[in-house]
Amino acid sequence: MEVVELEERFAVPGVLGFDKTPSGLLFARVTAPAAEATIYLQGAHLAGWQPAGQAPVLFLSPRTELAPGKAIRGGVPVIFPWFGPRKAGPRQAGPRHDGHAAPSHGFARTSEWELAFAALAGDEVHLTFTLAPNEASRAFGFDHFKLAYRMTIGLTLTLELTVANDSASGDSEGGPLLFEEAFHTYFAVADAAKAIVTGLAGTAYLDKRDEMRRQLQPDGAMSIAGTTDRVYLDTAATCVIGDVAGKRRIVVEKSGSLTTVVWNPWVEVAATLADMEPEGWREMLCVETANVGDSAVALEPGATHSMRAAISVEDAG
Ligand code: TA6
Repeated sequence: MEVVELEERFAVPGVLGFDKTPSGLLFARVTAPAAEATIYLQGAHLAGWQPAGQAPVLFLSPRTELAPGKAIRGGVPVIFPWFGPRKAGPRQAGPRHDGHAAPSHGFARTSEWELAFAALAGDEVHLTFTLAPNEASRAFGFDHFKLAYRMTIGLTLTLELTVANDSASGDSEGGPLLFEEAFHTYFAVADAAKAIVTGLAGTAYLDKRDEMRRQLQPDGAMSIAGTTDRVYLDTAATCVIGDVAGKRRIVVEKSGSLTTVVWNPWVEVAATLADMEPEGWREMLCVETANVGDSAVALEPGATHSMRAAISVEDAG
């Protein structure tokens, strides 16, 4: 779909419009009474959300390359159907038939999604994006899924990803659809070194910085004191980011998700990321609503699964 067609079908004067970057990325711009937002159709990638009366809540790296096929550094990358590097599995082993390596965090974040629905309701905007199998997904054996991604852009941001296994149980390729998923949410904080996260005390995690060793999160709030890359297991808990330097709290409530990932690259890893400024790590903290590893989802033919996050902001005076 091009800008003209998106405008014809979905524009809401003064509230929802469409445009294209010089590099060719289509995007939606929301200017609703309750919040402003920018969403790229590539990846159905929410790149900015600013509820009325607040500073932007999502970090977007000034060095990110907004270009077709490039993952965006910041906002909310939608991770599907594998998290991190691709793991071996019945439908997942090996490189593509043309020898290309599997992209980190799956193909959904660099695929072109369709906008299927847009409406202003009250002072919020509701959007639904969809993704069906494409060349990139088929190259990795994913040919029988449907995704619907519903966003409510208001004072609260609600994200809901529904995955359907649309293979027929009788067909030769039928069978469970095994996938991982995440809202890889980059929250904007004034200083990550002063930020805290609550909600994970007493929860076991795998430490990606320490050969995936299993650890237990101690009591009390978690502070970020170095490169942090942790996969918290079996947790449906609400997490609260205390952005102490920014004098606000970001609340992440979720359902249909049993994994929470906490990531901050800190100085060392930021230095290896071409699309992040050397001090960029200080302005971001990822607290991700996910289903990965042992909480990967196995979906029977005809079944659906939904993962939802509701994000809100409170002043902390
Ligand atoms: O969610 C944390 C993580 O998986 C880290 O291990 C880190 O590599 C990060 O995501 C960013 O991944 P990306 O592929 O976007 O560079």
